[in-house]
Amino acid sequence: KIVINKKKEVHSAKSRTSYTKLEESDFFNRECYSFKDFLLDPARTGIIAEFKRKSPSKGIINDKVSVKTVTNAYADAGASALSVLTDKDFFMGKKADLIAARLANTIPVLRKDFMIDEYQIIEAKSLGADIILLIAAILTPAEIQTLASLAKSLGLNVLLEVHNLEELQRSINPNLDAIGVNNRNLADFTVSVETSYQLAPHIPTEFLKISESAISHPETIKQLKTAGFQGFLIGENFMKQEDPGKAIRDFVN
Ligand code: IGP
Repeated sequence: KIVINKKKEVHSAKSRTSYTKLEESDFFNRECYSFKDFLLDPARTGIIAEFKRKSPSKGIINDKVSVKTVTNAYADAGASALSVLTDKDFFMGKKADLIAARLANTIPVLRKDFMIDEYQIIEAKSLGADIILLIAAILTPAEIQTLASLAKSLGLNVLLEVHNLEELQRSINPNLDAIGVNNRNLADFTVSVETSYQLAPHIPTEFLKISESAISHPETIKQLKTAGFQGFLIGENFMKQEDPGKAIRDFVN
């Protein structure tokens, strides 16, 4: 079970000067790509392809490949967006990975991390992210509202992750762009794509529908599309291969 122990105080105590530093980044004033435009582009696949070296459920998945090589291959294969882990403790990610993915690609990049306060949102923009993730299981509805509206004010796209109907219903608000149903239960790591089929009819049509985790067959994407999903977040299935670029090409062809 993932215990989020990043103390809010760590970030909240950051001084005004550290915020100013973030705003001085070259990326801070760039215009973000539209998540929606790329997901719905018929020339693309709807796949949000993830760069993930390690996970709490699987341990090391792949620590031999470079962010640039893998994300370029994902984008060339028709990924609609990239997902890059910046969490160090559970996923061996780093902020430099996000910057590297940004510099090497011209499609939206999702900062995949446990976002709990304003500092991380501003930081996401300064690292070149286009999309941020808010996880309903670890945030109150008021926190989601505040963080989402800050993200929107910076031009970022917001993806809310839910795992059950109760999380969905309590967390939904107009500042969100996309709702991601995580097929993995973060409490015990069990996975079931059924979770997506069950929640799909409860997601209001104004939000993009994304299915996250445990997708390993092209056939599953076909079925998820029939159920109304427009985005498919895939990590391990590609990263566990020696050549994740070849893995996504084989998957989409
Ligand atoms: C990708 P998978 O099973 O294809 O590797 O899953 C992605 O959905 C997963 O990494 C994920 C995640 C998260 C990671 C979904 N929600 C929240 C960290 C935090």
